Amino acid sequence: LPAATTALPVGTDLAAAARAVLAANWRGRHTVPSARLYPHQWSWDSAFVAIGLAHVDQHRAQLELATLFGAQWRDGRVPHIVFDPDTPADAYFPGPRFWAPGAPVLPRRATSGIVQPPVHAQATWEIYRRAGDRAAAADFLRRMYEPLCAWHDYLLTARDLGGAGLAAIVHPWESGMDNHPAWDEAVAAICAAGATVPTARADLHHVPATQRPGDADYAAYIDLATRYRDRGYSDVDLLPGHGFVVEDPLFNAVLAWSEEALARIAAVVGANSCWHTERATALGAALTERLFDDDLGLFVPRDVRTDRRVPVPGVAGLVPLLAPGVPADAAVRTRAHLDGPGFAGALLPTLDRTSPDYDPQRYWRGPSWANTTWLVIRGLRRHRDYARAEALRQGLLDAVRAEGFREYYDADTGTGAGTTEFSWTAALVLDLLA
Ligand code: 9WN
Repeated sequence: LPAATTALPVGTDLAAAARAVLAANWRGRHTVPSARLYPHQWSWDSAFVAIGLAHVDQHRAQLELATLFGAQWRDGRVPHIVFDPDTPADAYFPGPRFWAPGAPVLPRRATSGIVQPPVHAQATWEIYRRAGDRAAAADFLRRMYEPLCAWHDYLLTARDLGGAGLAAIVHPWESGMDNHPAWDEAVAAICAAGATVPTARADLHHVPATQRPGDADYAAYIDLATRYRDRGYSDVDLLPGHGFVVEDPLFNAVLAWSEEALARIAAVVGANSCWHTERATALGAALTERLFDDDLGLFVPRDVRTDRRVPVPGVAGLVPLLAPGVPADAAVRTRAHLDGPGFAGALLPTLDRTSPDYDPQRYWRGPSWANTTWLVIRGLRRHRDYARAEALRQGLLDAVRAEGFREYYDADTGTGAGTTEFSWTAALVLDLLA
C-alpha cells in the first residue's frame, strides 16, 4: 500500500477542511466513517459526527441520528453498523450476509446485531443546544426521546448481565476499542478453544496490516459474533457460555453521561427528568464501586465471567471523569494520571505508556484517537480542570494540522496512521474549534 500523504498545507482553514471531509463522506442520509475502509453507517461514529455537524448543519446533524435510529431494533438496541444497500456486500467484512445469513432477501435496513458506546443521547442534546431554531430542534427532541429511552432501557435491563446496574458488552467491537490489550486474555482463550482465522478481511486492502487488529483478534471477533448471531442475538442466559462479557468503564461512563443528557431532554419534552437523573447518578456510583481499581487509581474493565477486574490501565479508565456520581477522590486520582509517565504528553495514548503491551502505532494498543481524547477533554472540563483540557485540545489540533484528519496518531510522534479523511476526527475538530 502506498504511504498516505495527508498533511494539510500551511495556512489551511482547519474548520473549512473539516467540513469538507464531512461533506465528502456524506451519503445523503448518513455519513460514512471513511469512504473505503468503513463504507456503511457506524453507531458511535454517527453520534460524534452529529456533534460536529451540530455546529454547521442542523438538518444533517438531525438526519444522521434519525437514520441510525430508523434501524433501531424492536428490543431497543441500536446496531453498531447499518449497512448501506448501495454499497457492494463484500466491500466490508463481515457484511450484511454474515449478520443475517438466513434472510432469503436482505431486509431493507440490514444491520449488525451488536452495539457500540451510547453517545447518542448526548449528541441529541448537543444538537438541540446549538440550534438556531429552538422550536424545530425541540420537535427533534420529541421524536428522539422515546427511542433513546428504549436504547438505554435495553442496555440497563437485557445487558445488565452482572446484575449490578451496569451494562455489559458481549464483543470487543462493542467497546469501540477493538484490539485493546484489556481484551487479550479473552481473545487468547477463544483462539485456544479453536476459533479459526477468517480469510475475507476486506480491511487489509485499505490500510497496512500493522495498523489493524491481528489475525487472532479477527478469529475471536468472528467466533463471538457467530455464536451470538446463532442464538438470535438473545442476551438471555448468555452467561456463562459466551466467551466475552465485560463491564467497560468507557461504555458505562458514556451511558451515565448520556442518561444525564436524557434528563435534560426529558425536561424540554415534558417528561419525568428526575428519573433519568437518579439513574445517571446510580450508574456513576455502580461504575465506581465495580470498576475503580484502588491499586491503579484508575477505572478498569470488569470481566463478568470471572467477576474480576482486568487490571489493564487504558484511556477508557479516564473517561468516567465525564460521568455524574463519581466521588471526588476517585476523580482526583484518575486525573493525576495525566501528569504521570503513563498518560502525560501532548497526545493522549489509548494505553498507559509504561504497560508492556504499549505500541504507539497499532490501532487501539497505544495510539492517540480524537474521540477518546475528546471524551477526556469533556470529562476534565466537567471537573473544571481547564488547563489539562486545553493542553489535550492543543495537542490534538496540532497533530491534525500536521497530519490531516487521520483515523489515529502515533501517540509519541504524532505521525498519522490508519485511514485518511476520517469523519469523527473532522467532526470533533469542529467541536473543539467552536
Ligand atoms: C468494527 C468505524 C469503526 C469504529 C470502531 C473502530 C473500527 C470496526 C472495524 O471502525 O471498528 O466495528 O472494522 O475495525 O474500532 O471504534 O466505530 O469507524
